[in-house]
Amino acid sequence: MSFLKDIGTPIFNAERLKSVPEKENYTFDVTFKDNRLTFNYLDLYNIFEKKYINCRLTSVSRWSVRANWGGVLWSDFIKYLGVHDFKFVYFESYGGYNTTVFAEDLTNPRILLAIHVDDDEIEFDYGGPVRMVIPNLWGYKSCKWIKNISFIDEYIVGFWEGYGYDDRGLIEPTIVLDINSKQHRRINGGEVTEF
Ligand SMILES: Nc1nc2c(c(=O)[nH]1)N[C@H]1C(S)=C(S)[C@@H](COP(=O)(O)O)O[C@H]1N2
Ligand SMILES: [Mo]
Repeated sequence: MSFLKDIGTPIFNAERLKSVPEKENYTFDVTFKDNRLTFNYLDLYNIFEKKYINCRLTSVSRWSVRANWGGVLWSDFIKYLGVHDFKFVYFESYGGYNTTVFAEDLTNPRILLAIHVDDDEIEFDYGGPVRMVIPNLWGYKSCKWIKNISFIDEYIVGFWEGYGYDDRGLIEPTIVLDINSKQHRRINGGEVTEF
């Protein structure tokens, strides 16, 4: 069992995806302006330095989990692509889940394209082999099973946003269940760093 499963982290799979390509065959596309690049799983190891970020994923359904996520820093990824002057980034999964994030919410240096949690590869249920972790936004903005990342100027309404979830997805002050300690904790809004 993995760390996340061990401590009982909820598994969300709105699209009811059953499987993704084996990591040897796993690819995702990145599009910006007229460019289209395809990355495979190994590219993430070969091109980028692997970094770890200890942070929280916090769901609008009122739970939060702290984990040690490893992968490619979003800031390193953006630098490599050389993209700028975009308003939004659109993320789509292998199962068709999608969400759009405002560019201004992607400047947090703790955002990553995650491939590891602790020393394990992220298992399928938690979005492996490649998922986003955006600790400063509600969890529905952290797309699992990444298939496409597009830098865009016109907002695209995502899966949960279509049901009325907020477009920005900024974490609001509330009370959440901390999955790690099994305690209910008050949070102040924004990235949860207080516990
Ligand atoms: N592809 C995909 N990504 C997704 C979701 C989903 O249903 N499908 N759920 C989102 C929501 S609402 C949350 S809170 C987190 C939960 O991540 P977890 O399932 O790894 O706990 O994933 C987000 N990313
Ligand atoms: Mo969520």
